[in-house]
Amino acid sequence: ESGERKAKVEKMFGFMDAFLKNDSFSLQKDILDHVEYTVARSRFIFDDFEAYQGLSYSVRDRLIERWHDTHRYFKKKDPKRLYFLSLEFLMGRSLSNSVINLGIRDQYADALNQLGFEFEVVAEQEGDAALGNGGLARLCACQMDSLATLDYPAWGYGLRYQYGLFRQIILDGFQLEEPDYWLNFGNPWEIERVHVSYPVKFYGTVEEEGIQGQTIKVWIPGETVEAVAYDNPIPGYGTRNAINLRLWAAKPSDQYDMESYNTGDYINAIMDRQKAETISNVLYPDDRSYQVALQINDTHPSLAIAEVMRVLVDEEHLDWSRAWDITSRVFSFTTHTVHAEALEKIPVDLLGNLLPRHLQIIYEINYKFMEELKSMIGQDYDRLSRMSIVEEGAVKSIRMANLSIVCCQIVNGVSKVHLDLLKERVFKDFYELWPQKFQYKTNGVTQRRWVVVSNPNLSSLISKWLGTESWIRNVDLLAGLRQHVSDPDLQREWKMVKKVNKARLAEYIETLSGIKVSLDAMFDVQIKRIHEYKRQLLNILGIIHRYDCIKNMETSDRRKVVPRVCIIGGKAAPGYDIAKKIIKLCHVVAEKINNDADIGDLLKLVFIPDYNVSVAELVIPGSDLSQHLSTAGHEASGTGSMKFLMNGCLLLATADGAIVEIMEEVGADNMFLFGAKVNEVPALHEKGASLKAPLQFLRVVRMVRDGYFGFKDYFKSLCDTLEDGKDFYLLGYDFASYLEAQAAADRTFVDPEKWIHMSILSTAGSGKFSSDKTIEEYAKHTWGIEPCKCPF
Ligand code: 6GP
Repeated sequence: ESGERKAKVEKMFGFMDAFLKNDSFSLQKDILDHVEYTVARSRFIFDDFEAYQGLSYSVRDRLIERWHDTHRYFKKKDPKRLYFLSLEFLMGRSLSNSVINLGIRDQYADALNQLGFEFEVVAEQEGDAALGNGGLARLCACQMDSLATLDYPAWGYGLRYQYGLFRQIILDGFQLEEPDYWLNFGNPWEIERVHVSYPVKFYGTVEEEGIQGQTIKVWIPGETVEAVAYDNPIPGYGTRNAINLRLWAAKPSDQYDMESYNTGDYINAIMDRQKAETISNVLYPDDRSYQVALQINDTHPSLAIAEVMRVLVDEEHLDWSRAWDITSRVFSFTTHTVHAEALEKIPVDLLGNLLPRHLQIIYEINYKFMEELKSMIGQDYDRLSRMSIVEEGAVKSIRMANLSIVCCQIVNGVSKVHLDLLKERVFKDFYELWPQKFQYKTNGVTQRRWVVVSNPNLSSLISKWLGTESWIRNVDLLAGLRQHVSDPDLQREWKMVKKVNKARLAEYIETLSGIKVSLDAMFDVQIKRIHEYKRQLLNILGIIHRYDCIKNMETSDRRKVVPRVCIIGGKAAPGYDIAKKIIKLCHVVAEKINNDADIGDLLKLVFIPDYNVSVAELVIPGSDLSQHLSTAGHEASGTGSMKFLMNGCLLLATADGAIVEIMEEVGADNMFLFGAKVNEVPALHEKGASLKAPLQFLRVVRMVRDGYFGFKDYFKSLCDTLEDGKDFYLLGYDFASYLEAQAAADRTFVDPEKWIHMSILSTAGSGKFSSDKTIEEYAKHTWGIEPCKCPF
């Protein structure tokens, strides 16, 4: 940049704040301007949705301003950057989160009020951005919030899917899937960058060419698509920094390009130029290379490794070892599963056809790795074949996890238990070879979205008692609640907040299902993807048991029953038959219980359809108890538990994933724990059919099997999974201790003071599970990046 231009830019910086004003009068004018000129509705007549649009565009303006300043500053300082690659980002809604992070929620609420609208109602107009499935995808949404808040120079990269995760419709108790065409109503949060686009090549052949006495590989693609960038500014809280989530949309190349691609040299000239520019955006093949860190979120983006090698070797003409040195230094990998069968494999035929050059590169990486390994471990062919990136077999495949481990200097697990499982089971061979590669970073969730946005009453209460709002950035301060835990005033106010949140949830339930629930009942919640290992079935069988007990009680004893509202929500993968049966079972059991006059308010069961981020924001603050029932050794971490914990909900859980660390923070006596431990499970599996389930369990399973709830034939295969010897997830084995934990929860609930005490301690002990902590750990120990705070 010329000195003159630089000076001009510096001067402009000084005026930045003069651009957009944040007093409620200016905001009001901005909203109206956008309604009139962007949305093109009359500023005199517009509805809630149009108000949402006008409001969002005005927020977006402010985001863009900060986004520009931040990137300008990053450019000036040129710090080491992080590129966070993930195929899934589950962002949910943006409006409330943005205005809170920008620190102008109240001003906006005022502005809207004066226009005759209510902020909460307008915010409800927004749909969810659901570009992901579950845990892993929501985790990186939380991490983006932390990266921005902690001023790290980071970029998120992902895909802008036209269809988000399917919408779950329940018809007669069965799950149906409907497409989520989430862009139908426009998306004010993204900025289309038509000029930021790259050709992405597929198919074709790889040819050899001699250049200056060197043979190089040239990939002649068969097809090219255009990737166009859509930028989504992510504002930090309490900082001017706003970072970028760049999502790529695939578009067909236009005719001009298609023709040129088929006509010889000219193409390569253009391609080379474009590719060179690509590199200059991301990675330099000199020492500056170490100025970047590339994080791959599970194996899904791991082809990026082969792509970086391809660019360095084929296009930048680096020799292999130099390219390898750079690649293996910049990439790091986090795995999010303990299930060996969930590790991605790509059939060689498919990959060779789609990306022929990448397959060659992977083969070359594997060849070199196998040679190295042989020199270290000798001719142990079993071990060599287990560790090979290429799996020989009926379908020859590429093991993406092996590729990622071989190429990355650091492999992260997501909880302490998860790391142990990676070492002992999932990646044992690799751990023995490279113990120093393996680390873990305890997952976390952002307190901005999960408390400040979704539970404003609790948030104000916490700030009041801590005497500061600083916990929103410095989450360690939450521990300060401990000193007030016995204060009757805090207890009373805490209880009040919960009651208000329960009332809001009860209203939602009534609108959804017509079921009126009592606010005095314990709201007992399990919301997450439906999966056998997460054991929603255990929950439902427990509910049947409770129902059965109440039915068989003397009427006088019923007075002692602690009333419960059991709430279950979650989506089953469309092809996951057993999970879909679990949803249906929940509905037939609910039908029976909710319509049984004997039962009344003592027990209700509600299935909340279409569980997503914004449903979670409503349900979590209104829950008393939450359930995390995974068979020990199956949940890598689990982040739902952390959201409940922060909101002061008590946890009923197995000692699995993150729960083990939560126990360390809040104390096992402030939770309801049950079930086999991680290290006991393998021995239990070995017992097979000799492991007998207790009678209470057999009884409830029999009720389902015999058609007590109808659909006898349909539930047969579900009941079969619970037979002795087939009960892989150990529902029968854990049933008795599950019921005991439930009974302990009941006993505690009738002692409100005790319950509130535990609830306050849960929030107070949740600091460790903020994604701010996780990100700081990654920054220090994996990525080697430093904060870069925009001063304006
Ligand atoms: C999930 C894990 O199942 C969950 O335990 C963890 O909390 C979350 O990732 C974040 O780390 N895994 C996935 O969503 C997934 O797709 C391949 O794993």
